[in-house]
Amino acid sequence: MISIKTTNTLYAPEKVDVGIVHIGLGAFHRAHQAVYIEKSLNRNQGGNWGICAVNIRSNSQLVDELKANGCRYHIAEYQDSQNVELREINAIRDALFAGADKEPLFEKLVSPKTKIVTLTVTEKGYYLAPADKTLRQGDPSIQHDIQNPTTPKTAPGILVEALYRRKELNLPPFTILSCDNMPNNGSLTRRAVCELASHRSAEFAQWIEDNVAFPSSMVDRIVPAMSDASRERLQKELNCHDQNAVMCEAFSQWVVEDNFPQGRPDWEHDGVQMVKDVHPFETMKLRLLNGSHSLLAYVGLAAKYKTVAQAVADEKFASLIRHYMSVEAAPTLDLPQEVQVQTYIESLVSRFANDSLQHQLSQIAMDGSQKIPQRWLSGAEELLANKGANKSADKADLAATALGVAAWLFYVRGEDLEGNQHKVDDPMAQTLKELHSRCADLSYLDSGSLVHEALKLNDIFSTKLSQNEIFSHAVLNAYQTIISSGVVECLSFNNRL
Ligand code: CS2
Repeated sequence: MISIKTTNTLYAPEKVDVGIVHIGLGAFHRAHQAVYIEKSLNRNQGGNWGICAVNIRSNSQLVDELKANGCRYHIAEYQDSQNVELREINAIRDALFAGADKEPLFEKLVSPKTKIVTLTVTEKGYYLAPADKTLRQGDPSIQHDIQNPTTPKTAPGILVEALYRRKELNLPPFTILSCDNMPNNGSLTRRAVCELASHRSAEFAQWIEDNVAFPSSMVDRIVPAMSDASRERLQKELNCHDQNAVMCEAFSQWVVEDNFPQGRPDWEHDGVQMVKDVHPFETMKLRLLNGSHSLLAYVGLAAKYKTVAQAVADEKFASLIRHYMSVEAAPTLDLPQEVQVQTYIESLVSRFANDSLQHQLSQIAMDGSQKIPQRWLSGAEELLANKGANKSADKADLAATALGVAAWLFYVRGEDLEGNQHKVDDPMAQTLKELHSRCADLSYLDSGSLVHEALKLNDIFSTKLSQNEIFSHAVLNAYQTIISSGVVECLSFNNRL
């Protein structure tokens, strides 16, 4: 028998005012930040920190459906397949689709009541080059926003215009809180916004530098994209007939840099860790959790697994990620004091094993070019630098990272060994496809050229890393093995720990 605990809203939603505008209304926002706000509203029996959640590119349907239900929805938190908490959420007080017409969004952003703007626009939504994190000025959408600053398309462009209007109106700026999986996500958001603002004037960009707070945050909760199958399951298992319900794991973590000049919810009482420096938490989570996720995705898909839980149930894969985390990633981390790394690693392995989530590897495999630099490559570079400096140390062991890069390169060719094709969803998909086509007639013995060319993509790989022989040989070996014998041949991590 499945055990279901239900938690209902304890405040009067219609009396809650909007203090937060959120850009990027997807499953993650509904199951993470909105839940923390819901807890705070429950505890305070209401207040002024309701959310107006906005989509700026796609998914107007979700906005319409949410609005049709008064923005009320549920989340189902699965501890495991037998223990679930079903939570009613009313923290989102308004929803908007700001596609072609952004004026209703600007109205919200310029309201004196708006104190915080939160973002989940994914890595690519910041328009920063993945490797060196500078604004991609040449991107057509950024070009559009430079030329049409009052009718922007991108999230950075919208923030710039909203801040401009607030400045003109003599209103204090809102605080901008990025909730995306990037290291120093606050500073990176500041960089994207200020670089774009400098096209209006250097003075305005400086005003933003001086007056706008961009706290960083580390967000963590596994929230698979919803599908018809998962909605059906919620109906059958929990009798939850809510089209907008979201399913997620029970675990949740939010570590936020405490820098909110215009005020913030008192969410430290609801489990949010308010800290001075988020960096150690961010790098730990990005390199261990997200790094393992991406490894499972590319290596697992090559081995024909479909979900995270299926892949880690295979001992070879559990050993692969344990090796990656303990030997290749952990030594690069400056860990938060309270964290025992082995305990953290084991907790990740058991979270991945939660088979009630049906977390699709193909979902994690999306946008690899934007993800792998911070998940794998910055750590690999640090590991190589440290081992290089200490002459007595063994050669850096980067076998799992190199296998990940090789499996990613294999994945982005869009075709498995049997010739079955899959879609590669990535802003660099075209470049990666062209790379593979150029090298298509090479036999596996010549795949050196392919790997060599791939590592020269300096949007992704730093020169330091691509020129490192230990690294490039390891990637080449793994790639050749995948092509000649299949990915399973590369999985001998059992005795490497
Ligand atoms: C995943 C993340 O899709 C992905 O790339 O690695 O969404 C992951 O599930 C979350 O960051 C967990 O907090």
